[in-house]
Amino acid sequence: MKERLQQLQQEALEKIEQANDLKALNDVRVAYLGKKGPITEVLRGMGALSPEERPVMGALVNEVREVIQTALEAKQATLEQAEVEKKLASEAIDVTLPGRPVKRGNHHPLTRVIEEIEDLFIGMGYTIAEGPEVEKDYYNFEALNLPKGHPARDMQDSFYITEEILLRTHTSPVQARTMEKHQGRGPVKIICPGKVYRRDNDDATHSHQFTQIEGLVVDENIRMSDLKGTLREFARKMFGEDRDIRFRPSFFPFTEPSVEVDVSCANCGGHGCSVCKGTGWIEILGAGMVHPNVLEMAGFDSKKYTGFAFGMGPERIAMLKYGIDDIRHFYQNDVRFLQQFNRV
Ligand code: 2U9
Repeated sequence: MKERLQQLQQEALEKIEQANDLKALNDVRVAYLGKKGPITEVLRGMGALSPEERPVMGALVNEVREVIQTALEAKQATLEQAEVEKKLASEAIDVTLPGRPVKRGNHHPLTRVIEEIEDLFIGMGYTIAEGPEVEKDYYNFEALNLPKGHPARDMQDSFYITEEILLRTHTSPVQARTMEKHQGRGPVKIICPGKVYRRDNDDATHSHQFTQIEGLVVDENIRMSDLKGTLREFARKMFGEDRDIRFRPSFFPFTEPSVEVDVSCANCGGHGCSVCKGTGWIEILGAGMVHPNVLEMAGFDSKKYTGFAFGMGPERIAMLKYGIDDIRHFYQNDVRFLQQFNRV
C-alpha cells in the first residue's frame, strides 16, 4: 500500500508538471484528489489493516495528499501568472506611436468670401445687419420704390407665399427695415449679407437661391465720391492693391443715379485677356445714391440726408477669386470641390 501511494504521488507530480493550462491542471486535481480518485480508494481499503498499521498509513495518505495539493497550488499560481503576462503582452499599447490624424472640416468657400468681405467693411466702421428670408412684399418691393405693377418687378421673378409675403429676392429689405428703426436719424452704416431667392432656371451662372451682400450709408453730406472711394478701397483689399475701378451708368429703382461697377482685371492688369473678355475690366458690383423716395418712405428727410448703397454677389466674387466656372458647384456639396478650399 505504501508503494502504491508513493507511485500515485510520483504520477500526480509528473502530471501536474506536464499540465500546461488551468483546465488540464484541474483535470489532474479531480483525477487524483476527487471522490472517485485512487487516494480515496486507498483510504477505503484501510479497513483491512491492523489497528497498529492504520494510523501510520493514515498519516502517509495525508502526507501524499498534502504534497499533491501543494504542487497543484504552486502550478496553479504559475499558470495564472503566465496567463496574465500573455494577456498583457497581447493587449500592450505603444503610447509612443503617433495618434491617428483627426479629420478637420473647413468653411465653405462662400462662407469664407462672405466673412472676408464682412471683415473688410467692419474695418471701415460698418456693422452687420440681418433680417428675415421670408419677407413682406412691402419691405422687399414697395419701400424700395417698386410699387405694385412697377415694370422693374419683372427683373426679380419671385417665390410668393401669399399675395403679401414672399421669399426675399435681395437683401435690400434689411436696409429698409434698419432705416425705419433709425426713425429718421442718421448715421446708418451697415452691411447686409444673406441668402436670397429668385424664380430662375439653374445653369452655370444662375441659381434660384444665391447670396448677396449689400451695403448702405445714410448721413448728412454723403456724396458719390464717398461711394467711389469706399468701393475702390474694397476692390483693392479684395483683388489687389494696384486695382482700379470704373463706374458705368445703370438703373436700379432704389438708387438715383445708379451705376455698374467694374474692377480692372487682376489676371492681365487691365490689358485685356480671356478672363475679362479682352476689355481689361470685370463687373463686380451695382451701386448708386439712395433714391429720395426710399429715404422719405423710411422716414428720413431727403433734403437733410443723402446716402449711397451697393450690392454684390459673393458667388461671383468667389468665382473670380478662385477661378470657379459654375455657380452650381457651391450648392452640390461635392467634397472633391469643397476640399480644394481646405486651410493648410
Ligand atoms: C435700400 C436702398 C438702396 C442696394 C443696391 C445694388 C445696387 C445692386 C445687385 C448686384 C448684383 C445684387 O448680387 S446682385 O444681384 N445689387 O446692384 N443693390 S444698389 O440698394 C439699396 C438697398 C436698400 C434701402
